[in-house]
Amino acid sequence: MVVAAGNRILVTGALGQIGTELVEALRARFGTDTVVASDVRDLPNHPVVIDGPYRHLSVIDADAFDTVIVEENIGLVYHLAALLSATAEKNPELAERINIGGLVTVLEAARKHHLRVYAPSSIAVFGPDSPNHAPQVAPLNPTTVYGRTKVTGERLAMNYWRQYGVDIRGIRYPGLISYKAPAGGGTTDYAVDIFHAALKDGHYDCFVRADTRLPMMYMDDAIRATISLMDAPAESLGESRAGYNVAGISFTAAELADAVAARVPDFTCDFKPDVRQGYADSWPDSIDDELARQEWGWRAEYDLDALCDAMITGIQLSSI
Ligand code: AKB
Repeated sequence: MVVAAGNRILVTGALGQIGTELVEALRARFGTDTVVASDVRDLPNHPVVIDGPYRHLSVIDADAFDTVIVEENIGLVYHLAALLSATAEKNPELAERINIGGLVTVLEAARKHHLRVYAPSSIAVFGPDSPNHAPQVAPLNPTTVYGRTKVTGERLAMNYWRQYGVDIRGIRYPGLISYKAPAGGGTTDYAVDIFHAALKDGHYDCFVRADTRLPMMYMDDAIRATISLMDAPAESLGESRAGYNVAGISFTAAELADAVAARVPDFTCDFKPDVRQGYADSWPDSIDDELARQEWGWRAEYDLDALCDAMITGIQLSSI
């Protein structure tokens, strides 16, 4: 039976780094009651839990997911629940269950209940054979478990779009930098941790080499990109709708440490690469986002200076 889509929004993984800020932005735009946050975690004092509707929900429990869709009158799902690269590498089976199995739960519910879906991909879909400046259309041969789950996710999404007309969209997020909620389990987390360590300890031991260059983005740009893509008319989106490249800023770990040192007197940084260096080395340095610019008008606003200023001010103000 096909049930007509509701008019509320569900965010999975709402207590995570992206979810915390996406819920805040969606509630500011559509009203607190319209946006139901959900997560497998129970954090009683988290701002997302305190401020509005919250459902404790595991995305691998398809029956529970279906129940929430119906009970909460959901028409649009932002599906953010996932394991990131470093955690996925340590727990490959769990990563497949959550990143692929969880997406199947959402896609099946979307087919049944006529939901619209946002499901993010990642720059981790690219592997060592991709050009350093990664084009939209390239061979996708990632060497990380996480990257492989994201390639599968993009393909599943396109199948549901082609076969069942599920309106699903996604962005290949670069490393995301923000201060409102902790980053967790990713390779690009050093670009967040460095700010907290600089302001707390005046020193950071960075787990990638100084010359490691990766695509990154400030969270405000990522939230704007996410909402703009979901606002775009369906007819403007083509064959890359499940995984648009979006570029923000590309910098090396040393360039970031220098930019932090220019703002935090006496800050020092040592570079002590660990296993995550290998994941970083398998990803491109920068991203070609021409198609996202053409099809839905994407353009990043934050450069490295604006990002560093926003991070430092944000952390300082939130610790007062
Ligand atoms: C990670 O480092 O795993 C993520 C990503 C690049 O998707 N930030």
